[in-house]
Amino acid sequence: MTPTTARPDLDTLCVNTIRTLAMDAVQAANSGHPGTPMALAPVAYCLWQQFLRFDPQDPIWPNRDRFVLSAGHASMLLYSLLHLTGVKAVSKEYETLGEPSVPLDAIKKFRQLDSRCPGHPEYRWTSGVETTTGPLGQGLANSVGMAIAGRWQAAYFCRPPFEDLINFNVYALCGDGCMMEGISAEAASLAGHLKLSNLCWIYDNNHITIEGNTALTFTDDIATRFIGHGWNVTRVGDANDLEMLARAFRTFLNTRDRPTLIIVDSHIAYGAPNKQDTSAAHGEPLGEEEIRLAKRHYGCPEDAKFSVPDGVYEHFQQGMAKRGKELRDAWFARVKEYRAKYPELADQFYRLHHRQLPEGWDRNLPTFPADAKGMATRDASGKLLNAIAKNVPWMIGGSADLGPSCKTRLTFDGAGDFSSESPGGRNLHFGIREHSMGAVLNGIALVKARAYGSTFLIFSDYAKPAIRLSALMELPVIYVFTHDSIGVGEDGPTHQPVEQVAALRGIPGLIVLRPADAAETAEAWRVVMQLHHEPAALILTRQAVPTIDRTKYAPASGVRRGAYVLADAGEGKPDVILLGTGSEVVFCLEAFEKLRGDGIKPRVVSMPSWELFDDQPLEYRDSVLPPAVRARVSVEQASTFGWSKYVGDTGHSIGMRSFGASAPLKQLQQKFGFTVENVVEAAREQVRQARRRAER
Ligand SMILES: Cc1ncc(C[n+]2csc(CCOP(=O)(O)OP(=O)(O)O)c2C)c(N)n1
Ligand SMILES: [Mg+2]
Repeated sequence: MTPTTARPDLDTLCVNTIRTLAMDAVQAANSGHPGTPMALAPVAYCLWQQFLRFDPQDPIWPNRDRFVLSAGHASMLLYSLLHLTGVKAVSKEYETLGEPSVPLDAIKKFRQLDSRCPGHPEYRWTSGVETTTGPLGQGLANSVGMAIAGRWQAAYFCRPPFEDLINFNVYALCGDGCMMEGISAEAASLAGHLKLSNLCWIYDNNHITIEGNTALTFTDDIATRFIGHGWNVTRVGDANDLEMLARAFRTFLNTRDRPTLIIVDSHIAYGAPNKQDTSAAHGEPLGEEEIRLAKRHYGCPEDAKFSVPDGVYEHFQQGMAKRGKELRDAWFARVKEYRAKYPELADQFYRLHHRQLPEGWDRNLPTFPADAKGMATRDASGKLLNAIAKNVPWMIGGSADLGPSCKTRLTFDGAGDFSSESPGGRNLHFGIREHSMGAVLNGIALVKARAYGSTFLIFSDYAKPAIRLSALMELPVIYVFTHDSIGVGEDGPTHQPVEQVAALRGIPGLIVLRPADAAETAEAWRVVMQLHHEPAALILTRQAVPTIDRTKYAPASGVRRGAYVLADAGEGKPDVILLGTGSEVVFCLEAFEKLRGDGIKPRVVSMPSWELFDDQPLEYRDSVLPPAVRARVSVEQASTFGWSKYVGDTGHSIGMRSFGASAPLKQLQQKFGFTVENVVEAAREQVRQARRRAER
């Protein structure tokens, strides 16, 4: 390719257009972050125009390079690029539409309702945005997941003579904030360990954050830190030096054994005479006058707004777009040959990219006959996961060092361990890095593979920001959280989750499932595997729970409706409803038998998933929880927060109202009221109160 530096005028014009669009958009919105797009325009321009393998006509082409803007506040940088390169919109059905993803009008409506240019980049909303960013550091860890998924896909799908069929690179742009966040250290450590040479981070070393100069807070030697993480580190002393930037990107491309960090020294709000190098340029509009002065500095017309000078669109078309289209077309031609030689793998590749399951994905799932001793739901889950993963070759995942406890290790022949030497392995090892595990799973799901990760429920808090983003991005990531209650016993309150289930239920779009026994666990896995746009959290016990006798009680297939009547005493409406989840359902069943003997008509509702239940038609919900029956008791070894929604203001919730304690489980159950007697007593009291109400 002709080096674009041979045409300095157009290069500068393009760079300045990115800058002026950003300044104008932030000013029009009267909110946003102008300084960093202005500073990084040449960096992004150099990368996109000269290196990024991306076809604006087909922004979901599977082997495209990924560009992650981890510094999501600099969103106008990305929107300007998406606009100027003419990236096309893609529908939810993966069809490329003729219209632009980011028309100029969307930029003019930056940060306004329904604009394709929201405050921070949002995946699924703006085509060409590879991941949602804004919470600093997440994008960096996503990029590690993308690089892992790239490596894994290459190892699995690339067969001779198609060794380079999948070889995309992942670039992530970050600032001081991303570098300060702990998640970046976790992610960098993992990426270095895995020798992800398909990964390049670009660090905007501008010494500015919101509160002022980084001298206030951040004096790490970043180069040394990353060398310590096993990265290749290079430096560009001037963000405006396209020549040096290009050299740094070439260094990355030539580095085959490590990820690369490019440290770029930049000046926030470059060119704005009164705001450059100040934190004032980070998060507020420059002001009309300062914009005029900056435009004068760049040699742009001072009063033109949202101006795209002649030649700019064409230049991007001749550079990045032309290269991208050629690469993309050549790739699809190769895929055609690949399909002829490896039809089965090609079919799998197609399914993977469309989030489809293979035929027979639920073949040979274990079944669980009634058993009073039973098994822990984590154990059942481990068997199920193994059976399913065997049928779904692109299901990959692992644990934050708790695989043996969470039972998420794939043990069948050929599953293998993912490492730099064996990138086809399916067992990932995240190390004790829960936060980046979540974000890495998101990255894997973004590049498309079925990703799962596990840890103890208590440590879901360590991953929460990433779980939230799985939901926001509508990624079908599977979280396996075990050791789900005071059932943890002797480990004590540090390890006993109390408020975690409530917090997870509070995340919109996340499907939380707490199965009661092995059979419900099987149904839960069935549900989870068929989700396309929702992440799921499986909440599983450490301790054994009886496998319920389904000849006596209702089948576990009710799980898919979120809640179902497990046991009912005779005809007509029940006197009292016992709602339980997970390990507490058996308490409800035992209480049921006792109450029935007392001439009370109880009903037991197993309620593994609030979200699935809330999604059912009103008619079904009313059939399970008849509104007329207000005598209700919920039983869950977790915070009672939220249960009033189902037990109503007259019902009673048996749950946790404090932290737990360190003791054998039986003692804890006594102490915190998780006994059959307590459930029976609460139910009787509910019936008494209901009768009193009826008499009034
Ligand atoms: C996790 C998280 N914490 C805080 C913020 C709020 N925030 C947005 S940008 C920013 C400063 C970031 O500084 P830097 O990354 O150096 O960006 P620059 O100002 O240089 O563009 C902060 C604190 C955030 N977006 N995410
Ligand atoms: Mg900064």
